[in-house]
Amino acid sequence: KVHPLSFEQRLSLIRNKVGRRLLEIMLKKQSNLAVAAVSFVIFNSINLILYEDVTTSEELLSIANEVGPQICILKTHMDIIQDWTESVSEKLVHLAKLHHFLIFEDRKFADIGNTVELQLTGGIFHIAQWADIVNAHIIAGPGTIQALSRSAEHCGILLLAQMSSKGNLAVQEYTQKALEFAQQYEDAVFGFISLGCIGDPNFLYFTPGVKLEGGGDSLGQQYTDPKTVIAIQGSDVAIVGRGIIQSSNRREAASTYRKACWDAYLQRLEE
Ligand code: 5FU
Repeated sequence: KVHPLSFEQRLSLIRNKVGRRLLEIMLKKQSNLAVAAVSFVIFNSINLILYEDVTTSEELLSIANEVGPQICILKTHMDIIQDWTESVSEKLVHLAKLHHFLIFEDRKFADIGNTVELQLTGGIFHIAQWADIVNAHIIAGPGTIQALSRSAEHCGILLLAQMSSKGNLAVQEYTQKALEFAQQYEDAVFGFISLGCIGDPNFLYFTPGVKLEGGGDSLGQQYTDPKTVIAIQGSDVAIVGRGIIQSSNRREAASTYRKACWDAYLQRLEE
């Protein structure tokens, strides 16, 4: 299913303007790397937290600054930040402009449209004000997508078509359904969370669960290396969390991953 088109050629196929802006950033920075600002928690033997990471705004912003020059996207989980205020989103947007990356809030909307609209615009996070990209499960039907596109016209939407975790249910017919939904809402939806290309070059494919060493974690995450994901499975953007976040030198790790991911894309073009 992997198609042979370059990012330059895809520019004219993507209908959503955030998708096209992302492609322009990717080409300019030669980066198809997204960093996930994820938390990791280490428990001791009696289940007390020994160490936590990326749960403060200071840590989130410092990661954005460290990896910013290497990435096309910073993927956030705003609801793991313990001291979130509006000024955090303002500072994030400032860093995104400074380093030329887009902000993807990985909220994974999954409810009926009416609720999703409130979750997107309200609460204490006001996601629609600062996120360039948001994502949604298709489990509740197209109302979720309609709500997102109606109340955040400037946001691009990604649908979850496949997942990286063990035993997940986003397979076969479900994946096909996600593709159909995206094709129906092509002005708003510009891509998928998937394990690779699922067939249509008019969309971009974003793959989490990427680590140079492969492996997994103790809660079902399954890692694939950048070359397999991008050159063989046909994904466009690799999403890397702990592979970079847990490194003692995040700048260097981000640079290594950026090169590995871009080389894998160039390799795909040659085949
Ligand atoms: F939709 C998905 C998925 O199928 N797998 C994921 O891992 C999302 N993710 C996210 O990607 C997850 O919530 C993390 O933010 C990130 C992976 O982080 P890791 O530290 O590289 O495992």
